[in-house]
Amino acid sequence: MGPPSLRDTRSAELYARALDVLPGGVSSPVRAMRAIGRDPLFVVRGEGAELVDADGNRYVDWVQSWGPLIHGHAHPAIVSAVTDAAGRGTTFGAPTVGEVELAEEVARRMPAVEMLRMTSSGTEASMSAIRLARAATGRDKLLKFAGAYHGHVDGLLAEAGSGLATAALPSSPGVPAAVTADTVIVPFNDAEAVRAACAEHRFAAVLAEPLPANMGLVPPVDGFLDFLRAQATENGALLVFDEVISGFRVARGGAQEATGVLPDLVVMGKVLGGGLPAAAYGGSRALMERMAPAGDVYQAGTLSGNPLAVAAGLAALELLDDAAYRRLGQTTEALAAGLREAAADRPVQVQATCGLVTTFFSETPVCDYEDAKACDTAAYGRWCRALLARGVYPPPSQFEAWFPSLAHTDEHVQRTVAVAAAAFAEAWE
Ligand code: KE4
Repeated sequence: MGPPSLRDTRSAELYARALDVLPGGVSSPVRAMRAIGRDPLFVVRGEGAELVDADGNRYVDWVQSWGPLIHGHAHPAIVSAVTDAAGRGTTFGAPTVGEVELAEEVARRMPAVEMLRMTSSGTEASMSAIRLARAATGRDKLLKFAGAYHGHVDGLLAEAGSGLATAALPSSPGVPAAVTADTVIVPFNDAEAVRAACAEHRFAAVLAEPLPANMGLVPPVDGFLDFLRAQATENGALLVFDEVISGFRVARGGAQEATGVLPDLVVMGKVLGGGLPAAAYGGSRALMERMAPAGDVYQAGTLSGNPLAVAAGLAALELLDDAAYRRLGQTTEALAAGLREAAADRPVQVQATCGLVTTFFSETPVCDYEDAKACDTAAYGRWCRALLARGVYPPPSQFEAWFPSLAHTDEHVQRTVAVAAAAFAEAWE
């Protein structure tokens, strides 16, 4: 008699069994909910804006799988596109019409992208964009920003070195110091630190999330992205925008369209795959044709351009017309305004842009990673636990964003705001 079917066991039992076979009981760390002081939920079903867990509890889901689900869970058009594709075979390891169509659609949307190469994760895409930037410039050093996340690339799992603009140090065991020695980390929104780093080093790339969302949402101050563009050009470095989160979410063509600042390379993911594993990196034809087999820079992937992920991505992008972005912007603003009202006079900053919101537990606006780290993460954890107890599923970390979707209705926003007010009271009881 084997163990009870996993399909009808509850979260606690599932978690106990998961801990036996999955490190921390999860497939990616943040899902473990340790940052908010509780055990993870096991999800059995998603329906539009809502999730159902193994105990039958229903939640308004503001994580939406960390960004891919701009149309919510199990959108009929995406499900049928994937089902149809699966019936023709799930992977061929050969070119397909879908990947050409998806690349053409991205090139129509993103001003900086003439050509792209698909991968299966944002990490792979970041890693490959960095390799291309190093090949194209003949340089090794990278400039990145504290608090930005571009995937678990060895050279980017780093924290700022002792002096400003000096070699970074590994932030994880297993990352060789030799690898992070080529990475320089400065604070986001700090023009003087960028200027000093560019005076000190000749970079292959200046790598940035144009709308950082991995320290919570920290928008660039006016002119900062233009400044990065100018500094990278003057330094002879490539400007690389990591639009894995912002791409196709904050605007039809991502942050580069919304801000008018054009990078040399773009990293994409999440929405691009419509909820299935797909990511990409792209840029000018001249740069991208350095990639094998057109050029001499190697990168490969068994499931790159996977037909199911491409079908989901095409279906997702097809639904993202101007009306969709207007509605996503309205939903985002209604959520942000409602959370501000619910917080009343408590030390909370709600920072928002189309498709992204973060509620920082801070007395003052959050402009960089130091500000974000100073937040009251214990209060944030109490707030999240109270939200979950009332059927609202927030990102289980202060250093993430809420991901409004086109499946969230006014009723979902109103329900969330009402619950948030009660949860704020509980967080400061
Ligand atoms: P993946 O390798 O997880 O597909 O993508 C890495 C990545 C790259 N760039 C940006 C801007 C990203 O936000 C990410 C991944 N985002 C996190 C959440 N902030 C994924 C969630 C997780 O790690 O479980």
